[in-house]
Amino acid sequence: MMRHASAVLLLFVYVSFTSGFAQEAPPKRIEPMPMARPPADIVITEVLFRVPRGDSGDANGDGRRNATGDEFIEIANLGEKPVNIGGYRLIDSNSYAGLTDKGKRPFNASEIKADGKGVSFVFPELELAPGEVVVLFNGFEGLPPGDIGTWQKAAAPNPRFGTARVFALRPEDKFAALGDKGDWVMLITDSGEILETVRWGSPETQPPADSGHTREAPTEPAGSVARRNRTSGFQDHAELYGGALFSPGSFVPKPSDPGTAVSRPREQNPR
Ligand SMILES: [Ca+2]
Ligand SMILES: [Ca+2]
Repeated sequence: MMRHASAVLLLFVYVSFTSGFAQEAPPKRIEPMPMARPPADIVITEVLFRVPRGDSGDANGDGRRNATGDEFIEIANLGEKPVNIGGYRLIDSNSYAGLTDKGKRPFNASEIKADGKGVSFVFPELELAPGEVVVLFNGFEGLPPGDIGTWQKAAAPNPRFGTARVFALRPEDKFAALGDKGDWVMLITDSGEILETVRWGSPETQPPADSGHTREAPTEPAGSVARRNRTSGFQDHAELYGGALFSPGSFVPKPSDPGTAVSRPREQNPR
């Protein structure tokens, strides 16, 4: 009789416990759907991080190939209204690591300087009309021909580079360069908003969690990497533009190819 009573008690405890557990389970949290960020107006359109060997690598047109000096980053206004890029910044992973003590403190975009110590640049006041292009050359040991802007003053349109506004980093040493095997470049607005990051290979330092639109680029292009249009990913410039290794200062958009839009969310691209 006692054994029967214990069994009933145990069953009662078990049922109360499990039903109690079910009742106390926290309600399922309903996470808000993440808002899809609209594509930015000012975007990175081309990056030369792996300067081709020989004379064909003279991207900045100073008459000689330099593995650091001929590197460049091209940006353009692909929106429909003018944008003043004064205070916009471009950095690479090494500069970012320096700004955060290799990730030990939060990233503060206002600390980015154009001091020639790394791939890090702040643009001066400059209104970019829709379709207008800007090229930031590295410029180590040799500057491009024509009027070249600095962080203090924009240059006039440069006819040697498709009438783009041309700037140069003018670094102090050859190691202020983009990594061939892995690196990224990031475009940040004057208010510190990260618009876009273009990444290739296996960089030692990863970009911050919110790095804007993140585009992956091929690691061993023949020349530069370039995008098709405002929303597309990056691919080998030579494949995209009939074998041309690079085109600093000119950007000719092409229709989207779903196979190359690597950073576009699938649901937005049903084909
Ligand atoms: Ca050169
Ligand atoms: Ca170009």
